[in-house]
Amino acid sequence: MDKHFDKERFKETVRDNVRNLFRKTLKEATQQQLFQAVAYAVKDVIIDNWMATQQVMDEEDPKILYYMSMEFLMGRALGNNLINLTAYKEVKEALSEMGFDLNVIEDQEPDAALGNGGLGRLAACFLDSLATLGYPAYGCGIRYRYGMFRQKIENGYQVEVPDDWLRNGNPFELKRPEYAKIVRFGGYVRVEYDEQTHSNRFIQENYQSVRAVPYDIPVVGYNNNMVNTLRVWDAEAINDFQLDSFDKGDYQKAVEQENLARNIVEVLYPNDNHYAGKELRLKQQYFFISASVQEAVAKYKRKHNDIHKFYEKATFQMNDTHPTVAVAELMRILLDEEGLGWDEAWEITTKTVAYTNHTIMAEALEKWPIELFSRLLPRIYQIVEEINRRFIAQVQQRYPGNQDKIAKMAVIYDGQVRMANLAIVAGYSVNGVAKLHTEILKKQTLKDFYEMMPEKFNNKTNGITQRRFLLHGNQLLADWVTDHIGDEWITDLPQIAKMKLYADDQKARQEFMNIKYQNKVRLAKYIKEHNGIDVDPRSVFDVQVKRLHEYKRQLMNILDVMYLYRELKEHPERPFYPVTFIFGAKAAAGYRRAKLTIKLINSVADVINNDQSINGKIKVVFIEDYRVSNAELIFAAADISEQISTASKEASGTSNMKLMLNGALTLGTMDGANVEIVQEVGEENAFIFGLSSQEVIDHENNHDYDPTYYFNNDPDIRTTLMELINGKYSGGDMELFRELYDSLLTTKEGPADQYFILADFKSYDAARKKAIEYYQSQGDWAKSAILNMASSGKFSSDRTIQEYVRDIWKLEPIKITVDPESFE
Ligand code: B1N
Repeated sequence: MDKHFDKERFKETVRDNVRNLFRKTLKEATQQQLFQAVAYAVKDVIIDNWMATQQVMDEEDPKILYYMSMEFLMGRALGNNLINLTAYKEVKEALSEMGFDLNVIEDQEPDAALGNGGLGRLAACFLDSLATLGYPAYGCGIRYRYGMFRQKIENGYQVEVPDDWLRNGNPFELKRPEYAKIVRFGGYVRVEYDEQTHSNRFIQENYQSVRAVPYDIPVVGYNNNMVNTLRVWDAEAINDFQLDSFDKGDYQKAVEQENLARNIVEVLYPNDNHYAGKELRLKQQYFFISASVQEAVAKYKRKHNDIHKFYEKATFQMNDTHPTVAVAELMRILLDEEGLGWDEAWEITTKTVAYTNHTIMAEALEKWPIELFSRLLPRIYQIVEEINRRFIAQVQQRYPGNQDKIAKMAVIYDGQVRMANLAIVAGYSVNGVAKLHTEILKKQTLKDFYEMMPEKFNNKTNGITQRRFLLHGNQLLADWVTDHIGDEWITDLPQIAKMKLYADDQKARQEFMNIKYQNKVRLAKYIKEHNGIDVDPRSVFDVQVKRLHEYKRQLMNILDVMYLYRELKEHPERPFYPVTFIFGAKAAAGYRRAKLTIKLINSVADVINNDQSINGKIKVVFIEDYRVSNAELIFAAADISEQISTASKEASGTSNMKLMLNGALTLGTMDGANVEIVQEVGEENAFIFGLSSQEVIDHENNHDYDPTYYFNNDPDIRTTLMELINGKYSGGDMELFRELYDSLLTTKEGPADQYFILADFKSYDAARKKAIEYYQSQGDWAKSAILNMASSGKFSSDRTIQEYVRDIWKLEPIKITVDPESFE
């Protein structure tokens, strides 16, 4: 767009859009209306590239990736699209000439929050990288009517507010009714013998159905004219609701179908790393998977007549087990609709589907009760049963008489359908998301599968897109880097290593710290506006932003803040460098301990922030409604990156990478991708503490961890924990935080301090003090911060995608050349 960007024409389009959409002049338009007008003007440009991409795909008929995911956490589109069209600065200028501020207009756009946390955001980063690298790909997902809830903090408690993100429409989406599909639920399967083919036919009867209608959202590649598609499915009732059906007794069914359509895409389940086993969730899964697989097969058949070679033109990546019914749905289509035999269908399916595991947390494992699964998806269940039967026969052949192997690996066992096992049995690839995570999968969690089929297993360390998280989110730093080393880092992040040269340069250090300071001023302003809290941009910004979960240990963080505060009060004579502790986190709506932790953070914030005696040396800020858009501001302003999960529990983490890219220093455990981060930047430029993953796993296996040992022997720990139940942070209420206290010492449900907070507490505190101390030698800190940024090259999602392409998907890039005339 840069070469062809016609500023005057763009302004004209915005003016026209305001008039045509809202019957207003520019002067009369609200900021929201301006946003709409600008977004439609940008969409005009995208459409040309989108069509050009489609045309090349039609001509070249490349292999296509279908990235199947329940979640795509896209955030805002306008700014990102402008960045990738390389038109951001021109548009900003054009708007400013019209008297408008692009930043204010961007703020009008609601985040597309069709995801919970890291898993959903990873899918979004992958789409950005796929388009930028020229790989033909569709994201396949659900068009939730309500995305991730908006978080309000009232009286310190989280309150969930529905996320009505489509209220003003979505200017970037395109409804495609011509690709609608029918999806069936329930009923039963009648088996009919076909005399002609001498085989059984399976006919689903008495089912309910919904119409799946796709909406396409463009995914713009960076400066390459490529536009891929995120295809999200909406549900519509099938229009056979006729009055006379009342008499035919179909009335009930018509109403039920109407309700099914209304409910199915209503809302994103707000659980991260947790399986709740809800029937509607399984409906959502089959709904978008059936529609996506049907369309993938239909698309293939429009060009090809030999279905046996389907896998040469299509591959399905299943983002965790949530899309795993794709295995059985593809089998169903091949068997029942294409008329293939089992072995042929199985060969095609197992050459098409691949699986990514994102967690070893037992509570996240999807295991559907047979009763539910077979009632909702009777034909799919039959197919899963047959997959299981044949697989068990294989296991028995390989390990004769070994019941234990069957118990561990069967797809159906103990009254449940185990989705991870189905994904592994059918997938041609099984990958983890960081080196450590993949090793734990191979050696512990999926040991038996790894032993039986080692060739399937591989690692793909996660990555993030530098286009959103540096170029868009931190324009000052991005420009500074480009001034020094040129702009190749935008599509080749390892180039940023060239900035290592400047780590020893006094002037560069000063410039870096100035930019960080300006970003801290920007965040301080946001905090003042949103929390009413004054924070000092000269203080250390210590940041933990991620979903609230016990294994991520926000509780350990705030307990240490309580400890630091007590020390400060008891020893006012000791030097203490000012720190602002920043938290951002949503808790799943039904996760009691997580929600109570939010209340604790806010209660501690209240006490500390209002204590005049400490002269503002500690501030605690809980940023409301942490999401992609405010994350960009937070990353840019962070000094310390808190990555303090119990070792072995965080599969990878990705905020660790975003913070590193923005020059924050990691304070963390040897968990997930932290291990690789430290490897890249050097242990001397990070603050590492705590039990190793092996130590944690050993304690778990030996059941020999005793948190009361620390409580009894360490008075600092004891006093800090007592502050949970002595009313200090609860206006005298000794019971308010009792559950958190109990969770660390005595629980009825399972082991106490399951996440080893007390074991790691002192080493965490020491590492954190070391970090704050280090900050005071600004030159050294600047050096380490620059080195962090400059060592982040490995963590681009561009690298991750290249590895998936090379080892798993085997795609070829395409090139889009757009006739410049089409911009006229
Ligand atoms: O996936 C991210 C990782 O970086 C994180 O470490 C990991 O925790 C996260 C069920 C999940 N794993 N599992 C989930 C999300 C929603 C849900 O309903 C599980 N999220 C992760 C990207 O690899």
